[in-house]
Amino acid sequence: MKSTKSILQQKRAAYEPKLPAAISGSVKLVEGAATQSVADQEEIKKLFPNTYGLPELTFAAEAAPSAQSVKCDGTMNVGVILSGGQAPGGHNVISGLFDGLKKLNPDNRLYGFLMGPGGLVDHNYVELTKDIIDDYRNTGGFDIIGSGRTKLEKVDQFEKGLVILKELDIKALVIIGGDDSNTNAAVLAEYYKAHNAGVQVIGCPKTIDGDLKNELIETSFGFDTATKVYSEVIGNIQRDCNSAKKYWHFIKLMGRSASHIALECALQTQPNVCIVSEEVEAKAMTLNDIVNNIADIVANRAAAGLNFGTVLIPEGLIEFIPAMKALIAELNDLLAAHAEFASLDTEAQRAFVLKNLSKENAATFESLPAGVARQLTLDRDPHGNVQVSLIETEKLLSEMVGKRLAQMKEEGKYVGKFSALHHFFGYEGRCADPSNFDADYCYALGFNATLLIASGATGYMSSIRNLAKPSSEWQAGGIPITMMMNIERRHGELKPVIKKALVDLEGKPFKAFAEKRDLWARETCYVYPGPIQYFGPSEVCDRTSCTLYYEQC
Ligand code: FBP
Repeated sequence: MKSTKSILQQKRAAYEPKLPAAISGSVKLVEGAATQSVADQEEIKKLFPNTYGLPELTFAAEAAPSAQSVKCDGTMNVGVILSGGQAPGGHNVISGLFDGLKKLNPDNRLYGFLMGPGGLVDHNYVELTKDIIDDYRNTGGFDIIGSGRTKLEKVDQFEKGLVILKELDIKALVIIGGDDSNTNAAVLAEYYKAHNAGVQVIGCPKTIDGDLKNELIETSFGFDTATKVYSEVIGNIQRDCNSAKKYWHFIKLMGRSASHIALECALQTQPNVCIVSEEVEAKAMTLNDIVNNIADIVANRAAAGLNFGTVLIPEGLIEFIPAMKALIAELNDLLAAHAEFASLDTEAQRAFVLKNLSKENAATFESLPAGVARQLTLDRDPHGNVQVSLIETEKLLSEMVGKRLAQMKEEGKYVGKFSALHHFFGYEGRCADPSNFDADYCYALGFNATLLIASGATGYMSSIRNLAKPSSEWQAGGIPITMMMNIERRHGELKPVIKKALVDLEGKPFKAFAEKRDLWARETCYVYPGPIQYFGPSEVCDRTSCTLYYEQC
């Protein structure tokens, strides 16, 4: 059933994403040099004998079609999967894919597998026709075909998938996902190539977390829109805070391990405190160090009569505190080795953990508030990650800051009132209608994927670069996924995975923040970014993230 559209959605449907000049007309393929993985080269090469070392690919615009032009011989059918957490712009990747395919040959077909990789294995799919695509252009969400977190890693899954791919005469599969899903795409590409299955696999870089990036993948889609949504709401909270002058707001932000989202929101809104997990780890800070820092900022502001403020907390913080990191690593292995743990009751689970952990980690576990300790033992996601969005770090920190301030009051070091409110922003931003940046970027990623398929590429990620420039100047091509891989411990085993990009403490975005943060802590320098604008002047509507701006300008 078609959903009722808001007036904004009706008008926004007519938006035509701006395609880079490099791929809007006739294009030819330019092959770069052979590539290597970012680390563990020998191991990765052994695991991917058919797709390791591939060259980087770039598309160059041609003045007129030539013998080298990328084209489609006959017809080609393509399958698409949305994998993992939602990110604004997924529908535009699919519409770019659809338009790219139809441009190559109007008889080409696009099939969507339903509810993530599971749809491929279980043969649940739909043909995506013009009517369906037109209904979803420039909208947020993944509801066109749904998403899921099934991990594609077993041979019988690959084989079951191949049955339906052959039945539908599908030449290539496009997997739109984060680092874990693109790792799966690389494994699948290798398997199909090794078995001469005749199916190419192409990945697209999705995740609001912003941690799927490197020199050649400048950002993942969805980060821009999600951080603009969070920054709007943080700005609103700051204005409320600056009006009432009586609350400290502890705001946890989604983003898994990396602090890109928190840092970007800090650059946009200038809060009093923003914790960057990567810095916590680099400085080997303890939980008490973090708490004491915040308490000192609260006390200093109180001394100036400012009993209010905002604290941004990345959701993955807990994993970066060295003692917690060691505890989580041991817990991961322990829980992976004891499937029976899940069937124990809460008390028995706590006793089991305390009995089986090393002395040091058991002491850390015991020192945590019971609720937080329990949250650390909850089920891992299918990729072996702790579900950090379930850990209430914002409450843990504000509770500990409150206690520290009470102590400081007794010592005569703090005079003021501390009243804390808590927020968690994550799901609010994941399905927002894409900003112009994400609408254009996603459309280009999908359109570009069809060119990679027509060029015969497999095991590549669709790559659009030069993103801080106007979209007409963006560059397009493909990056071998194995190039981004290293070996990491997951579920107690060593596995090849795409290396997560954490915040670079030597990078310009962090430095820009570090230069200003003392001022922002002391004074009230809030910025109120307001809502994403879809209509209006380009400097408002086409603005990129601060992260991209600092990285590239
Ligand atoms: P992806 O890595 O799949 O893009 O997921 C992003 C994310 O939104 C994380 O920021 C968050 O920790 C997680 O998904 C939440 O997962 P779920 O949607 O399963 O609750």
